[in-house]
Amino acid sequence: MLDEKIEPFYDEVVRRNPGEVEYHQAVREVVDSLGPVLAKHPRFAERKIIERICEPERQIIFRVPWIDDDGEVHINRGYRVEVNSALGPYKGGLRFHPSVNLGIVKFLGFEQVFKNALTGMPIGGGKGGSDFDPKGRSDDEVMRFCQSFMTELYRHIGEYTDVPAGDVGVGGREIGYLFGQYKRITNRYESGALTGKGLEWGGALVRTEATGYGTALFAREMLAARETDLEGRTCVVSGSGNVAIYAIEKLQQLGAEVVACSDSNGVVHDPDGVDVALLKRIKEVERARLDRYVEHRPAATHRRGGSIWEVPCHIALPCATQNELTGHDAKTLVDNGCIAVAEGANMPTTPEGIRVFHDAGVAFGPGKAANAGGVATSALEMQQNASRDRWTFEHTEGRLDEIMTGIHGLCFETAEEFGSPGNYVVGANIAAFERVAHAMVAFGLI
Ligand code: NDP
Ligand code: 2IT
Repeated sequence: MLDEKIEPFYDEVVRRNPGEVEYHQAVREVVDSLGPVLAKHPRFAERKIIERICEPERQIIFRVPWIDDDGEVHINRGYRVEVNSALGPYKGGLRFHPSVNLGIVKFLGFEQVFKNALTGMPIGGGKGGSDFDPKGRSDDEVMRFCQSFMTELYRHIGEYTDVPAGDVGVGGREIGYLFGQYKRITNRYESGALTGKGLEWGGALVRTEATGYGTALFAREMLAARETDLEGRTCVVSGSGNVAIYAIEKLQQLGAEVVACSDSNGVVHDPDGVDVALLKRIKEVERARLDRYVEHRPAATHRRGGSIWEVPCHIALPCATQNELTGHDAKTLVDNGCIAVAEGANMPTTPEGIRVFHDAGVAFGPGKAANAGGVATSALEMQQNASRDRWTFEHTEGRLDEIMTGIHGLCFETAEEFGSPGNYVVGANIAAFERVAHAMVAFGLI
């Protein structure tokens, strides 16, 4: 049930954005927390801050034609939604996946605004992508697609305007092709226009690892707040992409045992502990499917279909995609003794799942807080680019750790201050909203 003062905002968002169910879900989860903030700052309601945040500053949709290796022409749709620039240039990833549509890009951009505010770095929020499916495509096909995509996108981005990065289906290879085309069209070596760049040409150490590492660090902090730790804890991490791989690596470094991961085809259960080096080789070098993992690990099993959340664990990290952890899955996790959940993916837990975790007293770290390490390290990459400097791995990882610990503390304390102790969803939404709202009030009606 939504607060009666908040319900009209939500109803209006649904009316103005028909059919965009993920966007409605993301908005609802945030506005649901905001009743106490509006009571504390009447100016926010007067200036219609919520209504303004829910209407993106700019939405760009464009045609992306490209030609495959057999000479056939394909047409995809490209998106960039620039949601809010109160705290800095729009910042957020690009997703290449066949499921991408305007509602998905808007939900991701909306989440990004609040996530970026929590980092304390000077970055606004946006998101983009395409319904292009990179799976099974050659490097040359991916290159031609990226060049065509950037041939339109370049006019909308820039160091002081909008700074894209990776997300699902967009990693170092794609950022390379995108940056190459941007540089060519603009005739500027503008490193600050994209993040997630290669280490040889303006990228930052730790950016690749940052989202997964940060999510594991957030789990560490949630456990520390309950006077316990990760040592010897059994963990399950869904996905096997960028976020999942480095979440597993950091969990293991912190003494946990990770026994399962997944992709969209199935679940790997490895009771001896997931072999991260093998996972990296299969996913990052060979770009193969996860079932190949069991060819090298006799004790491991691969199951097609089914839910990874049936594997018993103390700590669960959903790191694949939105709405991958349902109310039913949450009940299974709770029944099996799960005590903490940190979201590496964006909005992976359904509203019903979140309710189950809160009711059971599970420590639940929402994505906009728990996975903010990726974008925070993108901001550190921008900082290095701006000062033409290059930091060591240790220094950058130290900054990431400070930022994640800081975000945890901010969410924890804000939840207490606003009467919902232990509720990181409320803490994250309120702390982030206050930062964005104060800046919007300061700028006047724009
Ligand atoms: P990758 O493309 O590297 O990996 C995605 C993983 O999730 C793969 O294992 C993929 O399986 C699985 N997956 C993706 N989409 C679906 C789907 N619709 N259904 C089932 N499985 C799916 O992406 P990332 O690891 O970068 O991103 C994972 C999540 O983390 C996303 O929610 C993203 O928005 C979020 N995130 C990413 C950040 C980053 O810096 N990269 C930062 C913060 C959040 P398969 O290979 O079979 O498709
Ligand atoms: O969802 C996210 O935070 C990202 N995909 C990373 C965005 C970024 O700009 O680094």
